[in-house]
Amino acid sequence: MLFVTVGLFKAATDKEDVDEEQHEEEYLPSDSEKEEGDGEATEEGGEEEGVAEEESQEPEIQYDEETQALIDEANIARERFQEAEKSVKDLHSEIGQLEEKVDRDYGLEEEFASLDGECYEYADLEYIYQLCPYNKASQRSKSGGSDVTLGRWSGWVESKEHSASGKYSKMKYDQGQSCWNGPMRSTIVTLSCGLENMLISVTEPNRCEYAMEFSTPALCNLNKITTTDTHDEL
Ligand code: MAN
Repeated sequence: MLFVTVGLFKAATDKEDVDEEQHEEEYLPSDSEKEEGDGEATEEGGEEEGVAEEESQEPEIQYDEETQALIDEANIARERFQEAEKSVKDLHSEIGQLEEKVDRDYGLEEEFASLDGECYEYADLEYIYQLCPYNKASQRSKSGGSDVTLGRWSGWVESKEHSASGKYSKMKYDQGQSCWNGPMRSTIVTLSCGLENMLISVTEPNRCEYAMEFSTPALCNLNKITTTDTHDEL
């Protein structure tokens, strides 16, 4: 039975081969068609077929010199336009980022501006925490896995204290990665005066609510300004 099936299959495929051959024969170009084709037909059916499928689908058309020159010019112009369009897009996004920066509150004397663009790390037994001021706070498990965003820059925490150091003592980062069955992660960063910019501690007082302590000389200056102001008032 199997032999019969194989035999039938072979007969059928042989027949297809024959049909194909016949088919090809039927469509052999006539002598006049051959002349018109300028030998392109042979090239198309050659070894390159299947290697560059796209090319074979769109055979290169030969234009007269003038038309080809215009096509080349148009292609160059199109490329230049696309480059210019990309530059405009890049510039727009740069302007957007700069405008956002200009609007950012960097303190009374822009003393926190130098923190923008920097990142600081702190490691405890389980995690490596990262604070990128004016950008985001994140956490990465020491045993691997991807970063978990603990919040994105939201602003300074409004304080009831009227002194400058009061206003610029706590940063808020919110809308972080959602906590399973809980809120979106958020972080409050408490700043203190210190000799260098440093993330000095990270805790999680409530699930998915983080507290960071960050020391910075920027706040020492601010304390000085406030103290001087107070002296003037006295
Ligand atoms: C992770 C960390 C923890 C957090 C839990 C909540 O393990 O982000 O800080 O408490 O998720 O499920």
